[in-house]
Amino acid sequence: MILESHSFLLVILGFLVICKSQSQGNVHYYDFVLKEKSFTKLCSTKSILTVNDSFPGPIIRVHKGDTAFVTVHNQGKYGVTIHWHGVREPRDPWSDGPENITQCPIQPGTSFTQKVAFTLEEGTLWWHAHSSWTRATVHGVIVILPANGTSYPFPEPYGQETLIIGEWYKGDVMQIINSALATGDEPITSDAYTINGQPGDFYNCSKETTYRFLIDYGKTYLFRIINAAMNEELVFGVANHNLTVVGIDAAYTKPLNTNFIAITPGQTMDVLITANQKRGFYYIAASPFYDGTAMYDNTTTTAILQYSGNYTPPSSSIPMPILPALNDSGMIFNFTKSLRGLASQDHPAKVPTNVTRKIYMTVSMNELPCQNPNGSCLGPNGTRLASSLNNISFQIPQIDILKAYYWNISGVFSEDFPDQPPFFYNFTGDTRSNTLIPSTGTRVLMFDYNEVVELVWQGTSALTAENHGMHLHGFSFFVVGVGTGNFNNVTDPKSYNLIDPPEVNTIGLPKDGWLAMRFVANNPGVWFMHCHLERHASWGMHTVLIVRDGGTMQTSMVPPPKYMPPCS
Ligand SMILES: *[C@@H]1O[C@H](CO)[C@@H](O)[C@H](O)[C@H]1NC(C)=O
Ligand SMILES: *[C@@H]1O[C@H](CO)[C@@H](O)[C@H](O)[C@H]1NC(C)=O
Ligand SMILES: *[C@@H]1O[C@H](CO)[C@@H](O)[C@H](O)[C@H]1NC(C)=O
Ligand SMILES: *[C@@H]1O[C@H](CO)[C@@H](O)[C@H](O)[C@H]1NC(C)=O
Ligand SMILES: *[C@@H]1O[C@H](CO)[C@@H](O)[C@H](O)[C@H]1NC(C)=O
Ligand SMILES: *[C@@H]1O[C@H](CO)[C@@H](O)[C@H](O)[C@H]1NC(C)=O
Ligand SMILES: *[C@@H]1O[C@H](CO)[C@@H](O)[C@H](O)[C@H]1NC(C)=O
Ligand SMILES: *[C@@H]1O[C@H](CO)[C@@H](O)[C@H](O)[C@H]1NC(C)=O
Ligand SMILES: *[C@@H]1O[C@H](CO)[C@@H](O)[C@H](O)[C@H]1NC(C)=O
Ligand SMILES: *[C@@H]1O[C@H](CO)[C@@H](O)[C@H](O)[C@H]1NC(C)=O
Ligand SMILES: *[C@@H]1O[C@H](CO)[C@@H](O)[C@H](O)[C@H]1NC(C)=O
Ligand SMILES: *[C@@H]1O[C@H](CO)[C@@H](O)[C@H](O)[C@H]1NC(C)=O
Ligand SMILES: [Cu+2]
Repeated sequence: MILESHSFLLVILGFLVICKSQSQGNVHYYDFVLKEKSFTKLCSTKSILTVNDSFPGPIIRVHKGDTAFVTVHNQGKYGVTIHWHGVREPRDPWSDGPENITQCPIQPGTSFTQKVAFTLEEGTLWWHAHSSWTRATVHGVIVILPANGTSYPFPEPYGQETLIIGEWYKGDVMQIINSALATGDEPITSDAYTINGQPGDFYNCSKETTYRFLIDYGKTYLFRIINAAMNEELVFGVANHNLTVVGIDAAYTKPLNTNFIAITPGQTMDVLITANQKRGFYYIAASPFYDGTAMYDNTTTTAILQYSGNYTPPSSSIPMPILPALNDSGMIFNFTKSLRGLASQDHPAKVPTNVTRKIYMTVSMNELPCQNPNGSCLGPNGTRLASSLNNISFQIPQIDILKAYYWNISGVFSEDFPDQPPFFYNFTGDTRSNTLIPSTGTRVLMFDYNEVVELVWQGTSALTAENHGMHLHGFSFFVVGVGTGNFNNVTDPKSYNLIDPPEVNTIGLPKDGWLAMRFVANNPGVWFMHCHLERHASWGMHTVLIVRDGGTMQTSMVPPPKYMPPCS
């Protein structure tokens, strides 16, 4: 009898524990209606693909620990997928979204529900389409507030604002990339950058709609800044005001006082700004940082920081922030190097020290033979532009890799992406190496559950040297080292920061430089890794990481949802 009531109690206790763990976060439901909508910008009107008629799209606002179920209803013209950028999606690659990597496209007239589980992330992330170039107009902010009962590791800001920076093309983005891929040439550049959908005062026909943010003197605000541009790293600043970076990619950082930030496509940064200047109007501005050789959009987008109260509005000149020069690599490099993870008692940096797998990966611009029937392409010497990781230009399959892996469908990918580049040479000095022309294939990196990975990305100058915004799905990683030139695997690890490195999901790999990162492969599934500069991605600068299941249910992928979009 005593025994029985004991076990009864245990059952009750167990039930309570389950209830407790389930009630930790709230559940949110969102419907995203994908459809075309006309917008007039830069004096011309065009139809773009949007979510719910808005550009940028709706904001998802949750607390850490919450779960969102998002149902995407495709009422557009072509198949699209949606990705939750920076959300780890533990054990659940089925909801991650990259086209033909974890799912086939959601076809027009159909819908698909994704489960977005917010676990460790806190700060700012974003969602975007992950099919060809559709993300140019299909994207929005994700705000992850501290869990109920916890707060920011800095004084509660008086107000908050999201600033998502986009890139606007007068033409149709799908036509632009398809025509570039057909000719082998660089895609044409964009016509404007935008802040919250508005180009700002420096563009024609834009002054009336410039984005404005009203602030109260003496108060501190949290700006959540996202670089959603397609192809350019950006610098961002606010005239006469300092910025204090407090978070990147939904992880807190040590406060960094600066007058500009450098932000690569895909990155998010949380900055504090105090309204401590004379009441007035001040420009918020973003312009590209570019030190490659290709054509780029060198325009500047602006919004206005406007103090509240009674004062005479400025008649003409609004002050502009002083931003680094378009090609000031040193400044950008220094900014990236000065970022530190918070590494506090409440937000410890669990930097892996016991590395079990070392990967060295070259990141290159390349060329491939022309495939046009008339035999001539517009890339260098009549070739077509390409790009690669470890000299492999990745081919996107027609059946998603996750499906092929889960159901053992052979012939879709091979498990032999190498841990080393095929040739060692002076990667950052030799422009005409034997790696100018890469191999092609769908080769993936395989990991056992819990492998402790150190991955070094090595920029090369095979065709041209450029910066790259490297992004990994399914994980955040610690940036333990960054440097110029070739990585030296004996001396460079000695200067790693294993104490308070920033924890990110996207990072700018400097031109002709290297970057070392670490993570534990404890998220079973199929995870895309790619350059977030969209034209580089279109040319094959990606691969896939597959983390095998561990031995238990808790260390294995969850089964697929009842419905996954079919492959055609
Ligand atoms: C999008 O629009 C649909 C249909 O009008 C609506 O039901 C839904 O709530 C909207 N979603 C968001 C996130 O605003
Ligand atoms: C937050 O927690 C407090 C008590 O700790 C509770 O009263 C409140 O309902 C919670 N709010 C939400 C949104 O869960
Ligand atoms: C603005 O319009 C003028 C007159 O049409 C044109 O010359 C100029 O290039 C345009 N500027 C921009 C930034 O588009
Ligand atoms: C910006 O930061 C510098 C260095 O800490 C400081 O000297 C300066 O007063 C700050 N300016 C503003 C406008 O807060
Ligand atoms: C931007 O590029 C255009 C075209 O190459 C050039 O004419 C212009 O001077 C450049 N502007 C700036 C600010 O560099
Ligand atoms: C940046 O460009 C300017 C003008 O073209 C040039 O004078 C300067 O040397 C360049 N700086 C760097 C760091 O390349
Ligand atoms: C970058 O930092 C180094 C070392 O602190 C310094 O010597 C150099 O002048 C800085 N470069 C720029 C462009 O700020
Ligand atoms: C490091 O990893 C190896 C291999 O997994 C293991 O044998 C060893 O015990 C680990 N050491 C520490 C200090 O964790
Ligand atoms: C183009 O061809 C010329 C002549 O064969 C060669 O010298 C040059 O390296 C080639 N350039 C590229 C980028 O392939
Ligand atoms: C993905 O696969 C579908 C067929 O299932 C194909 O129509 C589509 O073009 C593929 N997408 C890419 C980016 O290759
Ligand atoms: C690699 O090439 C660069 C640029 O030519 C040169 O400065 C550097 O010394 C070379 N490194 C080695 C190890 O040869
Ligand atoms: C270290 O680099 C050298 C070339 O510099 C290479 O031959 C060697 O394989 C590398 N070792 C490891 C463990 O990556
Ligand atoms: Cu790139």
